[in-house]
Amino acid sequence: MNIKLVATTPFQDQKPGTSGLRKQVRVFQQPHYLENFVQAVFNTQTALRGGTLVLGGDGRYFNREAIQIILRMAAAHGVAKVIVGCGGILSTPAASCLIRRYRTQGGLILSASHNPGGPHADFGIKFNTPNGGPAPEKVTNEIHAATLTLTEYRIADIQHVDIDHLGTSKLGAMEIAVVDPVQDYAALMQNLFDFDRMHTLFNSVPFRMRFDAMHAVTGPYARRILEDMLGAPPGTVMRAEPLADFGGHHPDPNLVHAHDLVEVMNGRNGPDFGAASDGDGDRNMILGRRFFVTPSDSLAVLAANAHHVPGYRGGIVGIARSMPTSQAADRVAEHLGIECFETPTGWKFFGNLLDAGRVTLCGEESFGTGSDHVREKDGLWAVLFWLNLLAVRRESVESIVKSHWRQFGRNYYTRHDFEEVEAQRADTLMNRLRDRLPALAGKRLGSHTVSLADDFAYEDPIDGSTSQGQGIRILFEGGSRLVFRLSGTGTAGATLRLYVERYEPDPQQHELETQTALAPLIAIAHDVAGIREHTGRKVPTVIT
Ligand code: VG1
Ligand code: CO
Repeated sequence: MNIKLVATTPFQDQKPGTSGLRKQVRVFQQPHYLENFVQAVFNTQTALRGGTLVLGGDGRYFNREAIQIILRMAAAHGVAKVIVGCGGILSTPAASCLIRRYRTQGGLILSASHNPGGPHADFGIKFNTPNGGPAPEKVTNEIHAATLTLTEYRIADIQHVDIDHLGTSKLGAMEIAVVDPVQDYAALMQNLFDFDRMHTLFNSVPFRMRFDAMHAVTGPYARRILEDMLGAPPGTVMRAEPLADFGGHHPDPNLVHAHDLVEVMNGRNGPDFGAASDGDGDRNMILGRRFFVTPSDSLAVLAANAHHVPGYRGGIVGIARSMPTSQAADRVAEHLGIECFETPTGWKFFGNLLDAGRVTLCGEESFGTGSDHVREKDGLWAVLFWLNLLAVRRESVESIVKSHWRQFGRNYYTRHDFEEVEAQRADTLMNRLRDRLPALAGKRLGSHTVSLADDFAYEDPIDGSTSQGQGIRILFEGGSRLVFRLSGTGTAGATLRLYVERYEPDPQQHELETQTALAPLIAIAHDVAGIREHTGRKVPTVIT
């Protein structure tokens, strides 16, 4: 096998964001762009030499080309073995499962997650460490630093590698194992959940479910697990074929982009349970008949009901949520007498807590829920957790959530996104707001009194590392909150995210429409941050 050394020069924009390096496809298609980033991974992750790498992606446009390049570079760097999903397919949680199960030295996951795909849309790449989780900031900073000093990369001079047939082959000294992307993941799910009971549920009339795979990676997973193993009728999984452009839609499981599913659930005689997942399979949306479960509530409900599910029967040790996620889970943790952690946005911040055995369940308001079974958030896992609960409690989704509110109180919650704002204007908004923070404490805004206003900083309780500037929060007496932060996953302009929360203990007040219930706080947010003045926008692009 001939190894080429190719001369290159650094790109200045290869700093990973909230979850890996995400850019428009045409950026990745520039000569040497992907190769440079991968070279930086091999330069810094030296255990990969002689080690094993997991490789796969969500099937979006450029996935196959990227896999060929990475295989050739892995061979040139003395990687002993690459485990690659057949057809180049691996959901993000399935990749995490493989890294852990086969104790590999890490993995490369190719995805831009919920961002659209296709020649004019987005691509992404991220390195996961041997614990199966997204690389922590220390590692992504090292990789980024390495991209800035590259002069050459190494690549094997060979043609095409077949990744479409199961089995092992050799590329020089390197072994390539093409594996069934679903098998190990499905086996892990079988260990955690009561498949017999869920099977019985599907065979009981009148239970019906609809899962929207959004033409993204979870189609094959959901078909195998829900339809083949659990006996849900064929057609339960909609939009099941992974497509390179996700059928032209955003593979983002929210009320806007999964509107076909929402319509089915809201229609006459709709199914009992609805769910959707995102591009790379790590997000989930949970719906009942004419009922939306906020991701923050979902985390709280799962935590409160974990003892119903075999994998968590012994109890959960702690819960972690990202800072903007509602405080609903905190009340459950308090009730259970377990620890609750508040981390910055991004799953990488949960890794240390999970590894140290301090938490069992984690969640983010952005449709992310997961546990210590892998080190990524896991869409289908959350769906199976809910299904297991429904099979045990034999109540509707709505009744489970509403009885949760009666017990713990309701955290009204919404997120408003202002997408593709001019980056400089968004920065100005954040800077001005940050300047005002010291003067806000104790002040009355509308009918609310500010109890704390700061720019969230986090000190990791396990390794002591610190992360600054993780979102501006304004806390009010009584538990209401406003949070402002800029997205770290977008590829065009800036996205301002406004998160609004209000705690309502009174069951008589639990039936309000969310936007109405939060209107006074939303008005305060616009006022205090000058959203219209700085962004030129009066209304958000997406409301969830
Ligand atoms: C968003 C979400 C964050 C999530 C991240 C990756 O990040 O807010 O909670 O962890 O996406 O999710 P940001 O920086 O744009 O707010 V995924 O499913 O896109 O990997
Ligand atoms: Co995702």
